[in-house]
Amino acid sequence: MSDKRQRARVQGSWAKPLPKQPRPTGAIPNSSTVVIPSANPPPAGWGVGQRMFEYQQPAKPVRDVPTEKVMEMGGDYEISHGPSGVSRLRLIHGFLPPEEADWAFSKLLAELPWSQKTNYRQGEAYEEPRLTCWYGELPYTYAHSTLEANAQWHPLLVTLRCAVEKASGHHFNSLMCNLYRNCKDSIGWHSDDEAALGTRPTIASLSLGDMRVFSLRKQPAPEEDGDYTYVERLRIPLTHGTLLMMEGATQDDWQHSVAKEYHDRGPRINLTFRTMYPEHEGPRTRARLPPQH
Ligand SMILES: O=C(O)CCC(=O)C(=O)O
Repeated sequence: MSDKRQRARVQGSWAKPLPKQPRPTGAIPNSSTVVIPSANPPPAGWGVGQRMFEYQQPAKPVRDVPTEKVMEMGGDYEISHGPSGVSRLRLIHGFLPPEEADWAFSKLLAELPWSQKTNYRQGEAYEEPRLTCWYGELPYTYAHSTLEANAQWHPLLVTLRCAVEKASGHHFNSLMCNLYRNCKDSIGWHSDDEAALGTRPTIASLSLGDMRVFSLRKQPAPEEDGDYTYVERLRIPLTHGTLLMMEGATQDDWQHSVAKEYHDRGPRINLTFRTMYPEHEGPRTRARLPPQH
């Protein structure tokens, strides 16, 4: 939890209505600071004349942090309506039946060319906390490093791509494969909003292996100055064989992540099918925090 969120909670508890106190006789201070004398004087021998509690009105009104919503039921959801359009999710549990999902998971775990990518943040190299491999006619660059084009699709990935295309009605020419080896592997907050993915990209994400929580948080309004404290949040447990589609303005208006966990998790594979365009539309205009892949 960020300092700010923690602070908001502390403020919240201090800001509860105070118990009614007998009105003191004499002058009432003419300011927002109210001094309340203790009703019970301290026992003799404490050496203190009077204990005082000072209540100070918070400078800003205290805001509630919205409760995170959990999305467990399959279906189509409109998660927000904003100037960039409607953000939609479609959740399909059992997209792959358990036996097919088991078989696909073992085969991909054993046969894909998994490796650990090195990214850069402010010139400093760091290893991604997961393994990846990339398929597509075009290279994929994020976090200042590039996964080279790789047109040699594993035959099982071709089959899965066809199944996802049929179910979604979208065509995909690229695939990012992520392998979370255990509970310590993760992906930081980001949007799949690289210019090469075009405007309002549709992303299809197929999960295999152990369940991990996929979290979404809304982009804050410009006046929040990049502060995510009060934004809406969703969490979606992604189970073996589940397909999640992200559509419309989801990549403009929301970020997503898979956080580390603090209890055991087995390996999980996530396949995110995308469409990449060779000639992209140029840089986006909205200011963003640096990605934390
Ligand atoms: O593992 C997941 O469910 C998310 C993967 C992801 O966010 C990505 O590849 O951009």
